[in-house]
Amino acid sequence: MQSWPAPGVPHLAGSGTQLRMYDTATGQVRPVVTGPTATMYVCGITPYDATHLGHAFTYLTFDLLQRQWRANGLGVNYVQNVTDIDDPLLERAIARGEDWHDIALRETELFRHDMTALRVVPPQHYLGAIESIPSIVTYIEQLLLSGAVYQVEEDLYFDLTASPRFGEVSRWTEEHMLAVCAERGGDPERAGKRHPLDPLMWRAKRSEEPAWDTALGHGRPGWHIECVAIALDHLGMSFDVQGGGNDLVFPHHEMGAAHAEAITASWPYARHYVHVGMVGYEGHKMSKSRGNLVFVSRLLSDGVNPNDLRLSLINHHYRHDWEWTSAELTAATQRREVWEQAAASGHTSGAAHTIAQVRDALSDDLDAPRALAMIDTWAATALTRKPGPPDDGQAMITAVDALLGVVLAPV
Ligand code: 5CA
Ligand code: ZN
Repeated sequence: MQSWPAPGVPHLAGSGTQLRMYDTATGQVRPVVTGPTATMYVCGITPYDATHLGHAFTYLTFDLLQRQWRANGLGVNYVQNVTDIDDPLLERAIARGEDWHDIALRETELFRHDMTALRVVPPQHYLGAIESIPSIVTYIEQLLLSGAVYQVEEDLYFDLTASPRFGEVSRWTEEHMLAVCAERGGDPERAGKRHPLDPLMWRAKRSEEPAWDTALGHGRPGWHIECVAIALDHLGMSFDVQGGGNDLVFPHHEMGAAHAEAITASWPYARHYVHVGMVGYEGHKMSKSRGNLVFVSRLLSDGVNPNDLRLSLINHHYRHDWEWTSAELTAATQRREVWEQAAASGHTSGAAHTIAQVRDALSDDLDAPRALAMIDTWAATALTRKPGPPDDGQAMITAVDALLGVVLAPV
């Protein structure tokens, strides 16, 4: 599947600090140790509605991470999926009287536009579930042969006892898992399963539902195996970072690791699990199912500067849940204008020192709010100092573009 055009990312001189990130599986901020090419899988959208600010916050977080790797001189192999067939898409299609595939194509295209406008560096591999079905089926056949997959009526389920390390990603108790399983796509009540938590691998065709003709019969894949097949095909086992919002810790990333363990007989699936806090609005998590959404495309068509939208989102630390208000945008616009005046002032104000501090802050579990505050301090100083070498401002413009994806316009 086509991703979206890459923004220019300026080269940054000098090397940064070793990146350290919080890892859900160990509960610690630890170094992200990669080879010369860092590898990352981030769970993509289910395209039944437009990109909202929660999605944007998640993808901007991994954009900052990728920019940090690049600034540190690493190559990046970044993979993202599109869940272009799943229950929510079919439910929306019925509710709206539209074709599910038309919705998926349209909303994926809108997502590409939104990511382009926000200057998000695209993944190298952008894969839909549908185009990945042949690969998914091959993995499921392998698990059938090894006895890790069993049949319930016409459907196929994964036997979690095939993953001895199940539970090590979320570190949740079984009681906690059972409590949220049903509301996040699981079916703990279904009769015939060996364990209530065993996840669906393959759903046989029901009347009216789309299905693909495969060696497993007519049907469609379960959600977790979709991401595992795509990740294993393009990154292999034990890639550097598995990313997504914190609503995916369980069951999605826990089940994904379990599938991958059973397929490869190895561990870990990902070496770091990075989870982003939920953006709320009007008292609840912003979610398509609740409908309390602020869309990126809507804000942009209302004339919001995409740089200000970026700045207003990354002003929150990625690990915190927080609530969107329109005041965020006003503050971001003011901040950007002050930075632009400072960059154009031609005053000597220690840009090199500030840029080093910004890189340190971002390397420290992506502390973007601290990075922004440091640039505020630089800008305040720049606006009160005597004129100096003009390239001080240019150095900051380059760093803000490379590290934060924010373009400061000349004033
Ligand atoms: N297609 C699956 C992942 S394989 C999915 O969760 N799709 S989604 O459209 O519901 O979400 C896309 C991404 O945005 C996921 O990483 C999800 O964790 C994240 N996300 C969803 N809602 C929010 C929110 N309110 N705040 C922050 N991130 C969110
Ligand atoms: Zn996923």
